[in-house]
Amino acid sequence: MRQGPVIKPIMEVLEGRRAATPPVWLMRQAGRYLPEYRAVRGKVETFLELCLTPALAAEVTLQPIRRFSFDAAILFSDILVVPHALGQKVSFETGEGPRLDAIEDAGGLGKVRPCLDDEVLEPVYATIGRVRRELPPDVALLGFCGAPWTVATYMVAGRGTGDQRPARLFAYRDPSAFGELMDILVRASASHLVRQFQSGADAVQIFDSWAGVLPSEEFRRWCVEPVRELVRLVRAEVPEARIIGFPRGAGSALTGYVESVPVNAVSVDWTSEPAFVREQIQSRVAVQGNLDPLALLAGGSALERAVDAVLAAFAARPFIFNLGHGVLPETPIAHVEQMVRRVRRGGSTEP
Ligand code: 1CP
Repeated sequence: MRQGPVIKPIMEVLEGRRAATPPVWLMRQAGRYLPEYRAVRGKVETFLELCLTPALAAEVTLQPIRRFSFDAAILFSDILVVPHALGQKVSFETGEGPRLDAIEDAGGLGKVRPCLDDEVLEPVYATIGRVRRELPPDVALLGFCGAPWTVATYMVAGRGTGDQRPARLFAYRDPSAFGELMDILVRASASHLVRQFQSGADAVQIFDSWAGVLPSEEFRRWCVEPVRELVRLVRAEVPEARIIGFPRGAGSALTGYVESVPVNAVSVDWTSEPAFVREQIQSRVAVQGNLDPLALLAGGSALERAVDAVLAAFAARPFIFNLGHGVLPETPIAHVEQMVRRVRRGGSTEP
């Protein structure tokens, strides 16, 4: 029998300690590249129904843990359940992505409530409880939300966009109305994360997937400040909350992000310069990342080299191995297995 409390390697790293072998999980580790996911997806009509049916959402959350023994499970849900629970119309069109009833200007703010309808998100919290009960004790359970800016880009455009133009224009033309939407999102996201912690999440990740399109003043105003306030509100309720920030594409603005937002780790994308991240970011907080999802798709020696390069760059300090963004649906399962093996034996340096 095991003695003493079971240590979760990811939590060690989020507390600022280096793990002997870097813990590993992947963004979008549940999804279409897994046949067992596609089987469960086929049981329901809509993607939102999958997210809001605890037995099914818990099952797909656990699938990648059973298959790959990752060090973390990430709640199966979506960042757009927040606008859904704010009363905005949200749907997911197969093969086309999300569709929302766009909030084009100040007049559109009437389409959302000032606060979350908690009942709508009860199934998400129930999913966390179910996963918690089935997860091996050394595997961390991660909750998440989208950062206010990234969620706002979808709420304003009504869909995914390449350059987030509608939200950027709204923010320039009417910063005060856009600020109102952001304030609603900060409070709603804080409440959503607090409930996830209370339901059994060990840590959470804040996805700012579209942080990289903003000039530095707007980055400070619409990414850094709202996420700082979000973190403050969460820690007011859950003082020890462990939080990973992911301001994707922030580049050298990452320095300002970690100086202002007291996250426990920063997830970095694959375009980040390793020496810069090591010296400016990993000297302050743990780092997570940053394998190119295309290297994982490519496999073979390109994948081995890419894994080794990530380990060589970051594994000497507190570090969580991950991709620089999500798993691509065409990714072969054998490549994920190859990647996990290589990370766990420390790259090419050990037999
Ligand atoms: O059936 C399908 O094809 C649905 C595809 C899908 C999946 C598997 C969507 C629609 N969302 C998800 C799950 C999801 N989304 C998770 C689950 C946990 C995991 O395994 O990682 C998470 C964490 C997200 C977060 C999310 N949703 C983000 C942030 C991360 C990122 O990828 O940048 C974003 C931007 C979304 C919006 C969204 N939801 C779905 C799609 C296809 C998109 C992107 C739309 C676009 O911009 O084109």
